[in-house]
Amino acid sequence: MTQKAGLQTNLRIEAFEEVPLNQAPDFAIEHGAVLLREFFAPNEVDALRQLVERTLTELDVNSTWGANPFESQAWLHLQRSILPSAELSALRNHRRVTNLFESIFGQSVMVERGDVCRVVWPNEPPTRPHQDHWYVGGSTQVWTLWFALSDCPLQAGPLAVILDGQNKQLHEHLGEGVGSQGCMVANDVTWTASDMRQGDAIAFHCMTVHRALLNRTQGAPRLSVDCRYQPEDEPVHTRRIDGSNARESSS
Ligand SMILES: O=C(O)CCC(=O)C(=O)O
Repeated sequence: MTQKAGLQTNLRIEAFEEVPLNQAPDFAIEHGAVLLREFFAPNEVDALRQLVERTLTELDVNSTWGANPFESQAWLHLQRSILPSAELSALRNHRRVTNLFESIFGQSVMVERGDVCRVVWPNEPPTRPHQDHWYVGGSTQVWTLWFALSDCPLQAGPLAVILDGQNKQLHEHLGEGVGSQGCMVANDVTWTASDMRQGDAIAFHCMTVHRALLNRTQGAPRLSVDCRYQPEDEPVHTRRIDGSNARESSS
């Protein structure tokens, strides 16, 4: 956290502290997020990367999703191809993943609490600052595992988080359109982000404010997946802690 990683436009960005895997659950609980370096071996994620690339070729999408990706038929088709795939299932349910969240939750893990495959083209507007609880609702113990399917240096627009594990308040989110709401953050806030390599991951709590950085590369899309988990004995619903419903304002 203390190492300076660089500046993107006017964002202040510091690199993640690197902690060994056996300390990751405690670090994640304390700070609201943790970087998991080499969480998957490159060969473990490569089959999924290839499936995503084949699907993009079939869909003939090669430079943009258009004005709102989440409303594009091609994007929906990508999700329908990737989310039920055996390639993703092998990673989503990997013992390393369930062990991590079992340690964080102190109990068994429920998988498939909302997973997304991301293909982010150069210069497309990056994901706005938000908290996943706004979009998912339900348990305030939902965590996300975001992992890179191919190398993703800062220039290619990886995930950035605000490490503030003590702050579990839901912020107001504003904005029109599917998946386009975001929350306000102070101009001088410090974001935490690192160069990500294929198989590196970030686990973060549903109240942790996060965003994506802009993909400033030429040509190559950023490929990643985010999978969500919660304790098995927590109810599944879409009501937020403020009583509003995640379904109503995010669709
Ligand atoms: O990868 C991205 O662009 C955004 C990811 C995200 O917001 C999430 O995993 O909740």
